[in-house]
Amino acid sequence: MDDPVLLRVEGAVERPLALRFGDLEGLPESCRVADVSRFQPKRRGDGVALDAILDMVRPRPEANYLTLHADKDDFHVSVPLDAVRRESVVVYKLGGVGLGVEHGGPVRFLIKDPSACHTSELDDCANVKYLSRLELSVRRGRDTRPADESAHAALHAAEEPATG
Ligand SMILES: Nc1nc2c(c(=O)[nH]1)N[C@H]1C(S)=C(S)[C@@H](COP(=O)(O)O)O[C@H]1N2
Ligand SMILES: [Mo]
Repeated sequence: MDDPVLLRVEGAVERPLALRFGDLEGLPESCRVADVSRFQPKRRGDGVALDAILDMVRPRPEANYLTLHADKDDFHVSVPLDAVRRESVVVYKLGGVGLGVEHGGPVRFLIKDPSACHTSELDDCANVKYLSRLELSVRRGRDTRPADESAHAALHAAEEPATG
């Protein structure tokens, strides 16, 4: 059966990984996060704690940053690893099947309690849709989040149902 790679984890890690739906499904119950609409009413899906994925790849001690890459639309966010590692969910399914693109799938990153959009490092803008790679690094990586309000408004105008 075809089980494509959904998410690559690379950079400053002991064990780079390419994760498929089946790999994520194999993670233990203790790291599952069911129904993200419980903490973000507009978002949908089930996932696993980011920490569970990091435990598998084992970040090197010098890894300070986590960069979230959406290669599909060339959107990238880089945040301090310590700030996100216990706060985040990798969402990858809904109703037992893969998360649809209309929900930011196949994989969407979700910070459980982000600040209001565009107010801090861990803002709603860091909730990367179409997540394809997690990259750990010593220094801050690529970040294409809108830098000011007008860039932000322009990005949202270009996205389909404009929210956030
Ligand atoms: N791949 C990708 N992810 C993205 C964006 C984007 O343009 N591309 N926009 C970000 C911004 S600026 C915001 S505020 C939120 C909006 O999420 P929503 O569409 O679920 O409301 O998605 C974030 N994730
Ligand atoms: Mo945003």
